[in-house]
Amino acid sequence: MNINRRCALALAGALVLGGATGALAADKKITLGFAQVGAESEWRTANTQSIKTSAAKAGITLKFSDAQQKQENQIKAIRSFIAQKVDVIAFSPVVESGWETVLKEAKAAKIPVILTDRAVSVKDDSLYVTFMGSDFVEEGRRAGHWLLDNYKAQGNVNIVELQGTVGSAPAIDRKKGFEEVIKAQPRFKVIRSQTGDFTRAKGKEVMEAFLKAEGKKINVLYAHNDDMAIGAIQAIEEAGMKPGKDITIISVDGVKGAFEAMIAGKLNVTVECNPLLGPQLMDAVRDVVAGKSLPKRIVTKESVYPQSVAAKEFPNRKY
Ligand code: GZL
Repeated sequence: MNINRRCALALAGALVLGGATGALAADKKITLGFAQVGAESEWRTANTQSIKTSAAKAGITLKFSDAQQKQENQIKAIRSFIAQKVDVIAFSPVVESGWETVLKEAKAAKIPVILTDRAVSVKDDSLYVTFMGSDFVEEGRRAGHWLLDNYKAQGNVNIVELQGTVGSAPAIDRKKGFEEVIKAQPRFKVIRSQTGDFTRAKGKEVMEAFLKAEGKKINVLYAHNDDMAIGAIQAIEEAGMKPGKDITIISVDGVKGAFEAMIAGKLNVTVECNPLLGPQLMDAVRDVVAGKSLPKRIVTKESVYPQSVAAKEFPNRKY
């Protein structure tokens, strides 16, 4: 066969292969590596469910890891996703700091990273494509505004606070937003504040300590999530006091357990923090793989649900 014909065939073959490879690239199944915080709360369970269901629906292969609320486990998982050459990495950082090194490794491997739910504090925000999640400072403000607008008793108001996981964005920001609002009325004072690590068990344990130290001086509990509030409700009842009456309780998330506690008159209000980020995350993953640009910040829309609307809203709750 003459040289020209051989070259023409080789070129045609290359085009077909290239085309085929190109076609395969377009149809190639996307693989997403997701490093989840843990399974510490009803909110987290709903968040995980939303991510798994949405990935299946989107036909995206999901590699999922549960870090049991330990940063070193999340870092290990991200490194494993890099080694497996996934198309995109997403995670909810358990705490804000300590991510530069592993995010630089993902960048060097040319694997885009999406932050969901919680933020990281890094100097170089090119280390992640976008952060999608709630505005936790605003959630704290909403809790504070509800208290100032609805707490009727006169005189000093002693508040105890159950903080979320130390160093986590929701704990830092919910505290910041709440304090920013209540400082307008100095009669509202936080007399004790300690982490309950977002769990029912720890929330109960710390509330027992608050009650031992302050007892009937406590007028209000501000819990950074519903699970800690539900744990605290048990401690308040075991101390012979009426949660939602002797102690006004404000919490965050809006999980079903909170609505049940409000219907029972034991919780006064929950500030919604939407965990159902799965569909939005899968859209973002597909856009990133398709080379589309994304806003650096995608904020989830949320509400505030007082006890008075709990029974009516409960049937609509998806988590
Ligand atoms: C908030 C999320 C928090 C929830 C807690 O977006 O990170 O973590 O408020 C969960 O219930 O544990």
